Amino acid sequence: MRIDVLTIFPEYLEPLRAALLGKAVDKGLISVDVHDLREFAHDVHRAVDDSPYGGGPGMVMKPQVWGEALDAVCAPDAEGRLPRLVVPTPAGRPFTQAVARELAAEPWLAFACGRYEGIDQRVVDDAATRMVVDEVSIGDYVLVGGEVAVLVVVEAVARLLPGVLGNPASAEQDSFSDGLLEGPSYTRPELWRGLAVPDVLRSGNHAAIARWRRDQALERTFARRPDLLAALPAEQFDKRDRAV
Ligand code: 6GU
Repeated sequence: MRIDVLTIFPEYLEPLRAALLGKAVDKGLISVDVHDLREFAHDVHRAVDDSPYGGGPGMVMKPQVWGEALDAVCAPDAEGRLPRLVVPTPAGRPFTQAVARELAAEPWLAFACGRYEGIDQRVVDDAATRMVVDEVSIGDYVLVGGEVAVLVVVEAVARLLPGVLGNPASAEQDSFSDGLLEGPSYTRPELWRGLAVPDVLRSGNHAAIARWRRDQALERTFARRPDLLAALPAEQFDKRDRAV
């Protein structure tokens, strides 16, 4: 997968080259190019923002700068293809595991990091005439800019790509894969600070272990995220689930 990021703070994206993601880059599973938006600002001050029409606090990122930057970075590749453009914004549609799976199926993603009060809306509207554009939010809180959201989205997407995780089963079994939160996990020792590992996990009874894990996931989801339970279609439950 090819990944391009446009930002006025390229150094903010350095974690993309560390740890798990860095390994995926080294293995050639993903390529990451971070571009400095300011290189597309040509006035003497290299200004990337201006005051908002209609008044109000904050600054809006200028359409000319973004237009030029996207023309350069999102130019058709050798096969004439364009990237899917992801624009992180608190006003976007929620970024979920389902959206991560959608993005993981793309050969090329470009990210446009806005700062201040956002990017002139015409930038997104214009880009959308040529490519698929996703305005996404990573949660109901406000960040200073889209950079950290890009780290979140890229990490969630990259771990779904074949070869990125050591054990592909991890991606299949984690929280959200069945619409529920994952229950608790334990490793050695059997007894630690007076706390024991649940007996069933040491029973060797795989059916009982699967049932216990399912019950734990249901109870935890009920306690912490009742909205997720409510959204699950009835056929996702079996008869034994009803007892929880
Ligand atoms: Cl994607 N961007 C910004 N700037 N703030 C956010 C966000 C994104 N998601 C939640 N808050």
